[in-house]
Amino acid sequence: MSGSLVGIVMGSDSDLSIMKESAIILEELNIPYDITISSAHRTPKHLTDYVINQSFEVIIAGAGGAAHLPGVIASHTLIPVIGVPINATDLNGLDSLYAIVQMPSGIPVATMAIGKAGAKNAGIYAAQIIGLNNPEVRERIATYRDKLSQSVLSKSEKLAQLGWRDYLKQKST
Ligand code: RP5
Repeated sequence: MSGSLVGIVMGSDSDLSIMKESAIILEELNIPYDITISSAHRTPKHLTDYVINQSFEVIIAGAGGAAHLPGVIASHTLIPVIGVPINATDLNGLDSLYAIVQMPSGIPVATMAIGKAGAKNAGIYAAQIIGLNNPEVRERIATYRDKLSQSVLSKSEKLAQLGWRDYLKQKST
């Protein structure tokens, strides 16, 4: 999509329930993105065309199993690629983590945690890269961090007020 600063690519629609976390946080930070399904193994030509014909500043790529997607994308572009390992097989995402993080020297991929936290952090990391040259984006990330701190501090206050037993009771209702 023209005007999108971030491309989110996933290997299969089965990755969408995880990769939506990248989209949600990019929307919260008001950063335009494109989201698509393309596979390093099943649609190699479609993937190459997508990567070559884009003008993103960052690409986020999530895949499970033999997760070559982020590395193959990185081989076709000079922009930063962020990889998200997805728990899609009996190896619980470790297969994907190793496949994404163990890139050969010369072609880096910034690898996030397995699963939803990794997908969300990929969105924030993409925003931080864009924020290097965009003070408004930096400001939005700072506001997001403030909200994050505030939510922990209010939980801490509530725990002090209620004690841990009542805190847990309230949390479970
Ligand atoms: C990977 O294989 C995809 O990224 C997905 O995580 C996994 C399984 O894909 P499906 O068989 O569910 O399409 O390429």
